[in-house]
Amino acid sequence: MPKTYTKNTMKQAIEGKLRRHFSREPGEASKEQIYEACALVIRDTLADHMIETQNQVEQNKERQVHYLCMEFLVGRSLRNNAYNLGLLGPMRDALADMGVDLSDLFEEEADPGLGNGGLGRLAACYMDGMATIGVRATGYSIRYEHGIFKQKIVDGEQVELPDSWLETGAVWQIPAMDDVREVRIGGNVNTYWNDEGKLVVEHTDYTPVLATPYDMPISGYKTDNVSTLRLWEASSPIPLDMSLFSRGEYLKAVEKHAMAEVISMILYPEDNHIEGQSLRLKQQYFLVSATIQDICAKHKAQYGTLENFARKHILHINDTHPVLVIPELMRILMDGENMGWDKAWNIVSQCVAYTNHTVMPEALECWPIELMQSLMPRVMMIVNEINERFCKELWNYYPGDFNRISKMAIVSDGVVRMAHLAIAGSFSVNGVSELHSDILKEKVFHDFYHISPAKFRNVTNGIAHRRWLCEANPELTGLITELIGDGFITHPSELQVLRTFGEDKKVLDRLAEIKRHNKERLAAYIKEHNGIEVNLGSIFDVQVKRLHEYKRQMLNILHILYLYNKIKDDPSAEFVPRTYIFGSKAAPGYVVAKRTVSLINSIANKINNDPDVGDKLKVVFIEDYKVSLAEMIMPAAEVSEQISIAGKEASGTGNMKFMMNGALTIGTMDGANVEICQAVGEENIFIFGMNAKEAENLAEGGTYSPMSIYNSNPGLRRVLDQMRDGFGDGKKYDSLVKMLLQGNGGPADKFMSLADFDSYVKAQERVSQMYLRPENWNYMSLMNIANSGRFASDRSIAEYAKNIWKVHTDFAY
Ligand code: 26Q
Repeated sequence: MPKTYTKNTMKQAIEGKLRRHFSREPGEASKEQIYEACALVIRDTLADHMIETQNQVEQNKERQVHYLCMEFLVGRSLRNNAYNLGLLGPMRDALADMGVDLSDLFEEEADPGLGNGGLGRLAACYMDGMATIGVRATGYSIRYEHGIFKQKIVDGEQVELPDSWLETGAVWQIPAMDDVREVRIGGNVNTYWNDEGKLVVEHTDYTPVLATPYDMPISGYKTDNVSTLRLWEASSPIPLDMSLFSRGEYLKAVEKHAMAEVISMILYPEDNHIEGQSLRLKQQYFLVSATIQDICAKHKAQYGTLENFARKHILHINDTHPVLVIPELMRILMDGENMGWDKAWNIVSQCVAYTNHTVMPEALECWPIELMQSLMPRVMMIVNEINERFCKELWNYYPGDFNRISKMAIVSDGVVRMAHLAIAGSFSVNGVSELHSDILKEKVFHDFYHISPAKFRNVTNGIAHRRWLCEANPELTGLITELIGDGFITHPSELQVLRTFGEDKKVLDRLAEIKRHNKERLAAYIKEHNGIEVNLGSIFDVQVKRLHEYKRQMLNILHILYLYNKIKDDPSAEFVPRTYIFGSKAAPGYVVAKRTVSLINSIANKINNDPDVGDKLKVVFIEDYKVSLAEMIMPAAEVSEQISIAGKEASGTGNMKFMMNGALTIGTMDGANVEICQAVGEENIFIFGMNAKEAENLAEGGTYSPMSIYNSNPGLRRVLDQMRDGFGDGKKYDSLVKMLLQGNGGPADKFMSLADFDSYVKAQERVSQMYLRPENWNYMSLMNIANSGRFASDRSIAEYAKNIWKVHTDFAY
């Protein structure tokens, strides 16, 4: 059990930090200083446990999981850590004594944006799960100086501002200067056979980059097991001393210096899309090389050899972004340890496991051969060798089938296909929901599945329910605890017991009352930040996620305009009031997405200021959507919009957060929605639209004809015509309409929004009708909460541990 504090010892500890770190008496300290003092008190406890955990792993020679990901969207830490350590109470009381409100203090902390969306947040939820159920895990990523941009909406348009999270975020990070590594980028490679018949590899003229690790302790719930998130910072070891160099050499030195320093400067803000910049590839190699060197150096120090490496380590790669672990570990085993190819390959392919997060063709990484060659010449030689051997093996399966073999090759058409490298060099490939894993097996990676079916698995995503339910929604957590006890905090499947309260009117009323309070909190935020007064009796209907065509924010918008027209046509007709809430960042270079942000704001402006509409309909765009805002929005939501075109959303995790907080889903049969539907039953969810097979058939048959839908559906036609002309603010959206109807040069809207429009309208009508029957609505809400336990990340991690990593956990799900 972690160290405990009483109110008084906590107060002493905070005051001590204020004196020693800031030379301040409590009465003179700023809020920021008090925040930092609290963080330091908690960090001390965590740092002790982190070291103890690391010592235990070493002493007991335990097998460890190394989770590599280019993104960790960790969210704020103070509340989470205090909660996990059971210190929220003493801290709240100690601060109250000092005249400070703890909840206020939480707002002092920067929300670190070291990720784009789902993939990065999943990695963070998994760190929580691993720490809690006792998986010995270390996460590795980059310490981006600037995380995802801050979004401002200026005149309805998205403007990107830099995010400088380190100002208050650095307090959780402990530099480990004795683990600094050197990563070598670019240069030339010479190989020759020496007198003893060994291959010697000489790497010259490279740019050295120093990788300095900063460790963030990651707490688990009520456990001494503390994991580490190791964030690498890049810097240059090359001094800029003009006197030492002739002019030419000086410039070369400056170039190398700058190249190194820039590597950890920014996070690429694209999600599910790849631009192919060389800096991104350098970042990927930087993360991989520093991490593998680190793991190997520690292993060698402990065991004196890398021969037993595969027994002791799992290298889990979160999507293909860190896939260079495969050739990099080969390089170290062969060039550094003198192992032969086969021995090294056995080790590598027994410890790498790969999770795929996308089927979108534009998000499957392919890097030009020349670029890889120039940035990592030795690694590229190894990739070529892996490719040759792999193709030979394929020849045994498909003799003479050149076509298929070149389709499956790792290096082909001038590029390296990272997913093929990941599959060839790993022992496990998994998708993130049942549907997605099936699509991988049947379509995207079918040929690979055919030759090694046992490699392919599914682990459906999960969310850290302690953060997303217990901490984000304390009032609901209080009610649940009162009804079923607090066992669900560590055993989320126990939420099922809530089903027995389905007929209990008092419980359902309490549920509604809690939702109301959470809506009030969000409404106050909206009033303050958007200046919009929302109707607390309206349905809070929320779509928060990255802006992407496949996620179809557009479908939501079309429907809102359709409702608006209904009100305009007959202002006195009965209407179930709604507040539509959006939150979404668009990648800065993604023109359609940015135009859509602008469209939502134009529509909001029009509808919110129309006296005919009053409080029947409001549209709110919440600026700068991020983890800390999500923690306020999810508990207040009543309808969760999960309306991607079926077959494209690998899983979704927002859908799980909403469900767990009692929102009802309106969604397509896509990603984890399918399993949510299974879990709650069709009667407790609003499913609409084509399923994945139907969508695929329509797309592949080439029969999707948005023009004929436009011509035959007057309501929809009217909406699209309005969009074309704009909403009175001087902006026109004809380019978006054109994209929906005709495509811009290519085929019309790949994501076929219009095909699902009718079915969506009908499902929305069912939502409204159900809202008129609060007892039914509240029952459905309770069923969603009760059946959400299987979407806790504790369950996902238990499955990874048992089925893929083969590591011990302290408890099973
Ligand atoms: C890659 C190379 C170069 C630049 C950017 C990227 C890049 C960055 C981020 C590619 C993809 C991403 C993010 C992908 C992502 O978030 N996928 C989501 O993963 C979630 C967790 O599994 C799923 O729930 C979502 O369905 C999936 O879209």
